[in-house]
Amino acid sequence: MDEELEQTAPKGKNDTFHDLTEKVEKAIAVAVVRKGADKEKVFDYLDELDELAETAGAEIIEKTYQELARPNPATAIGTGKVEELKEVLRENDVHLVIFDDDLTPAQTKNLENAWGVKIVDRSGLILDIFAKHARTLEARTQVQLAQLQYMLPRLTRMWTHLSKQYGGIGTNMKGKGETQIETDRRLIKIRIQRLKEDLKEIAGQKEVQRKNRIDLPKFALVGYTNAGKSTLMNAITDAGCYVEDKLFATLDTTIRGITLPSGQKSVISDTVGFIRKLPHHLVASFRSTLSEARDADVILHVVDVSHKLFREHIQVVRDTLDGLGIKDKPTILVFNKIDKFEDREMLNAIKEDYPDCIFISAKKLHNITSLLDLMQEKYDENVKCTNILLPYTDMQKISQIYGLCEIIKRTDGDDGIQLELKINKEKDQIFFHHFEQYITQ
Ligand SMILES: Nc1nc2c(ncn2[C@@H]2O[C@H](COP(=O)(O)OP(=O)(O)OP(=O)(O)O)[C@@H](O)[C@H]2O)c(=O)[nH]1
Ligand SMILES: [Mg+2]
Repeated sequence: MDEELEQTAPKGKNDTFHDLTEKVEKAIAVAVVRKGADKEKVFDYLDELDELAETAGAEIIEKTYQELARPNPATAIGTGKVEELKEVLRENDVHLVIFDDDLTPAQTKNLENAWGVKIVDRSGLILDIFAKHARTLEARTQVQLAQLQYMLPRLTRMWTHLSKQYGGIGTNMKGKGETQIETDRRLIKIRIQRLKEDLKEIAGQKEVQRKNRIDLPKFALVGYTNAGKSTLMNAITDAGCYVEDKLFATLDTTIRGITLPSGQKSVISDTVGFIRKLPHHLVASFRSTLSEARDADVILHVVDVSHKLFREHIQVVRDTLDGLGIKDKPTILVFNKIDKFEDREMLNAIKEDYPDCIFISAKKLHNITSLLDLMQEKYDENVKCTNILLPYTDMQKISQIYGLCEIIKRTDGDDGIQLELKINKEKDQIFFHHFEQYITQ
């Protein structure tokens, strides 16, 4: 039975959740906003939804919003708006409505019944894009897990994904017995459990690989989607990371070696971007992908400073990192895409608000050398140098030392092994607890 489900559950790349990718589908975008909200911002948010829709393969032909004290529990928007949009959908022959907010399963169902069209909410759309872009086994497993968790409470509506004979998306589930749905719900729960176990196993293998890697200084690129992380990765290495002017081009982590200005070998990782209101299931399942950021000595927070909402993007990234328990890391705020500014005066004003930032253009390779200098500086600020002499009788401890520190120089002398080390300040305490007796200076 589980096998049957496995065959029909969403598989990622070629079997996406809402199937928007087959052909460009016309859609309207709807947002529900609190009374008195900043109108300009509302349209900026809808523009972002437009980009998401485009990435998923849909074309937004109209954007609309409604101000409400609170969303209508039955239909998110008010009944008058439901009627008004019904007309718009009919007149324009549109069969898809995309909501900027997450809808409850009941709201989705009621709107589908009222309009007779497909309804996709923000989380559903993002999940769809992730499914389309997932390439490695880990990313595909992570997305599949998030999709099934999203699907579970919406099972009646999602029936078509489990039983292909019912065809199109959003088809009404009339005639399907509760018993059948119960069976599916049980099967999905089993599948979720399996995927979680698979992910644990993959994470375990990665952990082994990580442990086997020589402990070089680590830098991690993080940032809002489309900020230019992969472009920057390519600019400072020759990694050949996948760059595209689409949201969520990168879903996996790429790690490459770089040499710092001092000649110090180090590694840099590029990973999945963030976005406002990232579905929580996705954040949870991408925990392991983001573990490189957790392990990093220095984080490079890349920002598209030419974006109107860049300040908000910075906050979203900071909040997401906080939510993942990644905080208080030495961070460089990298303001990218400055080639888009004709008026450099603007940058001076920005610098006043973010005095520690660095302005670059990853695409035009502007200021990359200064960035590398800053990376070196930031790393050095956070490490401490020390020398130890490890007697041959305690030789078994050497791998632990290699795991904790960066070895600058090793001399195998008469009394033991002399090591010149760099220790990250975060690991300082553990190091001194275990190796204090060997310190020579
Ligand atoms: N003008 C300009 N465009 C840039 C610059 N850096 C990146 N871009 C463009 O921005 C778009 C997104 O770049 P990516 O490097 O894929 O961005 P990313 O942050 O890796 O995006 P995700 O993987 O989707 O999170 C591409 O079209 C790049 O060519 C820059 O310095 N200037
Ligand atoms: Mg990328």
